[in-house]
Amino acid sequence: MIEATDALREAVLDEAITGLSSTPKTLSPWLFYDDAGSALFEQITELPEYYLTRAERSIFVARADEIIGSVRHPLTIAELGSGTASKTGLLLAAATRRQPEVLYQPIDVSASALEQAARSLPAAIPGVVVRPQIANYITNGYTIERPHDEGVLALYIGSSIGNFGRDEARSILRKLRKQVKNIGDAVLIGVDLAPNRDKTVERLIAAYDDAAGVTAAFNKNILARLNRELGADFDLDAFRHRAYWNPQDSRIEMHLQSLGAQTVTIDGRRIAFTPGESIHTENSYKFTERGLRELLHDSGYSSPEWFQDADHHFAVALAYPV
Ligand code: AVI
Repeated sequence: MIEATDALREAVLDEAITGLSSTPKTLSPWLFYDDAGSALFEQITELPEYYLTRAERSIFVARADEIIGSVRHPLTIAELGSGTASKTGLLLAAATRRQPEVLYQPIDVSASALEQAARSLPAAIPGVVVRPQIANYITNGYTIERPHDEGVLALYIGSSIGNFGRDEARSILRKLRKQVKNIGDAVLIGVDLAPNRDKTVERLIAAYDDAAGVTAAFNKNILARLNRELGADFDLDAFRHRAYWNPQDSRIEMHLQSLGAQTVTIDGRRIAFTPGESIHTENSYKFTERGLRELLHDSGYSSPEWFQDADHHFAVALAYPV
């Protein structure tokens, strides 16, 4: 059994009991990302069906110099929820073509991911200096440093904003706006696109319900985590992974559906499921250019410059503080 710290165990227990006692039942997506879940997410990003990561990378390959050239130089690059920063290298390399040294400030809850970024990036891209910050950018404060009054480019890529509802997304962007405040600063937001002429609903759903079952394992890991960390007794085979498109709210929803009537015990508490009852585990919002423009406008930014991949599946938006 993996040892969790007392505070983390309390947070997981609180989330599990609150979410599974509500109607409909929910579990918050932050529970996905223990070590096992983070490894499964890395596998998802390489699946043939999960086009998001490849599409965003293709935009950076084609447009990194243009994106970097739009921000005031010299610049520093910060990143919310950077993880191992695997795509960020393309932007950092473009920045080092314009200035000899670039300060990169990744902000993430995962110390191991930050360590990996701090080790690998300077070795791969001479001129990059990494200053990591361990913080949860939603619940904690964070500071983006601005040495020598440099311009700030803040990255919020990978469709991370898609996992939040509108109010929460706005508050994340407003909090960031307090630090992205000077003329020539910018934010770069990566969003997955809503179905369009070039993107079917089926394509979108397949990205969240792959043939190899990796996304199903990622979704079920949330129950496995409750078993590991709280001693719960979920039978993983008694739930099925479901992903569907909710057109009203423009989001993919992930659920775990109980195959029959069953009772699960968590920390001495019994949670009953009716046949077919589901636990809502994740929303992944999909954007139109107009929808993102409105969100940025409400959060204190300009209408963005818009960059898309060749298949029109994904976009990155570059916006300035107003
Ligand atoms: C992390 N996030 C942007 C992913 C997404 O696409 O919403 C999480 C994910 N869930 C299932 N597959 C990937």
